[in-house]
Amino acid sequence: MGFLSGKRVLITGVASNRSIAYGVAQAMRREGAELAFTYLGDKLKPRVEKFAAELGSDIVLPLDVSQDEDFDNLGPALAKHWDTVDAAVHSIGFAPQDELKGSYVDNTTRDGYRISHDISAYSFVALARALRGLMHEESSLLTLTYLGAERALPSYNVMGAAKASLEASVRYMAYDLGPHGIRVNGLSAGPIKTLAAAGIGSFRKMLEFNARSAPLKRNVTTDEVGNVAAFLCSDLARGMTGEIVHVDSGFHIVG
Ligand code: 0WD
Repeated sequence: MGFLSGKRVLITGVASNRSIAYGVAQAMRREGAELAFTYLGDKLKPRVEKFAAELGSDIVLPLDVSQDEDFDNLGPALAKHWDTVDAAVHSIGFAPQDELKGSYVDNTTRDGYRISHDISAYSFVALARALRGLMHEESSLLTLTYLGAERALPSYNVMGAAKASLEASVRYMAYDLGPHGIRVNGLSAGPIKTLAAAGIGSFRKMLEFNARSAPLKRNVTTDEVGNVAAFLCSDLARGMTGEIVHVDSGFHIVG
C-alpha cells in the first residue's frame, strides 16, 4: 500500500509526457492516489485524457487560469466526481517569450509583467479559492517554483519576479489556511527540459552549468521531483507548511 493510498489529488499543468506535472502524477499514482487532471484549451484535451487514462483516471476538466469563469466552474465540476479533495498540484507557468532573453531592464514590458504574474502566481491563490469548498482539514496545496525567485539568473528575467511573488503567496496562503488544517508548500525544481523550459533563452547552457556545479554533478529528473511532490502532499509531511523545498541536486547551496 502506497503512502498516498485513498488520497484524491488534482493535477494541473500536464502538457506532455515531459511535463513536471506528469512526473508528479506518475509518482502519486504509484503511491496509491486517485487522480484528476486539468487541461489548457481544447487542443490539449485528448492528450491529457490519454495521460489520465494511463494513470487510471477519467476526470479531465478544463482550466485556463487566465479565465475567472474556468475557476468558477472548477469546484462544481470536480464535486460531480469527488466530495473532497486531499491535494492539488499547481504546475503552471508562463511569460511571453520575448521577455525570457537578454536584459531584464530593457525587455520587461507592462504587459509581460502583468501576464507572467497573472498566469504563474495569481493562479495559485485562485486555485486555492476554487477548491476551498472541497478541501478539508488535512488537505494540502503544492506549487512548482524555481531558484530564479531567489537569485538573478540569466534570461529568467520577469519569470523570476513572478516566482518570487508565487513563493510569497505560498507563505501568505499557508498562514491563512493553516488554522483550517490546510498545508501549502512550494517545490523548487532544478532545470528540466520541458516545453515551458524550451522558451527560456540559453536553457541548454543552464542545464550544463547546473549539472557541472551542483553537488550531485547532474540534473534532476521529473521522477525525482515527483517523489518529493508526492511526499509533500502526503500525511508524512503533515508538519510542513509554508515551505519551499529544493529538488535541484543541491545546486542552490553552491555559492
Ligand atoms: O526547468 C523546468 N522545467 C522547471 C519548471 C524548473 C522549476 C520549476 N518549473 C516550473 C514551471 O515554471 C511551471 O510552474 O514547473 C511548472 C511546470 O513546468 P514544466 O513542466 O516545465 O512545463 P510544461 O510541461 O510546459 O507545462 C507548463 C504548463 C503549460 O504547458 P504549455 O505547453 O501550454 O506551455 O502550464 C500550463 C500549460 O499546460 N499553462 C496553463 N494552464 C492553464 N491556464 C496556462 C493557462 N493560462 N498557461 C500555461
